[in-house]
Amino acid sequence: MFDKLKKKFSDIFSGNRENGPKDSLTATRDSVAPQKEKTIRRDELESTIEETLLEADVSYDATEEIIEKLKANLGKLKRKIDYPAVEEELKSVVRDVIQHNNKDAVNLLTVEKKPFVILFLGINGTGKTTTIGKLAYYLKSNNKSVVLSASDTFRAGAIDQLNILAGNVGVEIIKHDFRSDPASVAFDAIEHAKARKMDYVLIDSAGRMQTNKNLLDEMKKIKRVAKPDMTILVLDAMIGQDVINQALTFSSEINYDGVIVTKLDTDAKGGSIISISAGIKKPILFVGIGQEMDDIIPFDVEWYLKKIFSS
Ligand SMILES: Nc1nc2c(ncn2[C@@H]2O[C@H](COP(=O)(O)OP(=O)(O)O)[C@@H](O)[C@H]2O)c(=O)[nH]1
Ligand SMILES: [Mg+2]
Repeated sequence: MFDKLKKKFSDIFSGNRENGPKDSLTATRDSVAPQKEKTIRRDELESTIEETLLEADVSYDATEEIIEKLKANLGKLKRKIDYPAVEEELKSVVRDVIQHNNKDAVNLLTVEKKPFVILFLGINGTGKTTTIGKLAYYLKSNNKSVVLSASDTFRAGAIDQLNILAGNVGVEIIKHDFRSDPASVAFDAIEHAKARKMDYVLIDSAGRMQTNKNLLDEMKKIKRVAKPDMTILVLDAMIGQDVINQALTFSSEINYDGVIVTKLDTDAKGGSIISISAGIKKPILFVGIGQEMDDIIPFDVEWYLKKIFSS
């Protein structure tokens, strides 16, 4: 996970840059390790880090935001800057950007409303249904009661898939027939939870292209009927740059409170988290890191920073 970005940062900040212009003065002055550079010139700094972020699949806008903030923070420092100082500043800029966008993240375990209703949106294959299974497992492991709403009635297989997950995790499920009204399934699931004083209702929905008008209307109807306490957009880290367009298209149609980023275990480059946070300016609530039911963790910026920086 994120290996390329970590390696690149580690190379830069240990002075092992392969391609950067060599500063002979700095190199010869360092008698202990003559091949390594301990400082970086201001003009090189910007291009080296910019290139690294873009190669790691960080979007152009997010990269520019980070470079501008880094330049501002390093403003008062000398013309040549120690690598550790640059690394610390870069880390703190990335932390600030993500923390700022994550400031409204709600801790699911401490919400008071009962049942707390969560609607999951996202296009086909992003990992919605799997994520609902994982979250049900996470909530159940924390002694919460959960009912799932099989509101992806668009594909026959989707109801079975959620049903199997519910069975494996050991939570209840409300399902109707294939092609039935998804909003009515959600309504029943919420009634079921209310009657039994259950803690959470997790509503699945059909994966759909963000441009499909009928399906978007159907999603809006689920939202109108279920009145979810939280709406979560599920995004696939593997999609790369297009993930931002996907998220922004959704926000122009339906309001959502935060995102879950799936498949981070397959993200070798490492930049998806920065792009998503900076690009859509909403909290990242959880991240999916594999296909097993316990492969989900509440998103923590320090966890991410540890994964991409070596110190
Ligand atoms: N490697 C990996 N695969 C995932 C993750 N989350 C979901 N998947 C896989 O993505 C595929 C699509 O998932 P699904 O939940 O059916 O997507 P949906 O169409 O949005 O409901 C399945 O093969 C899942 O196992 C994850 O965090 N890591
Ligand atoms: Mg699904």
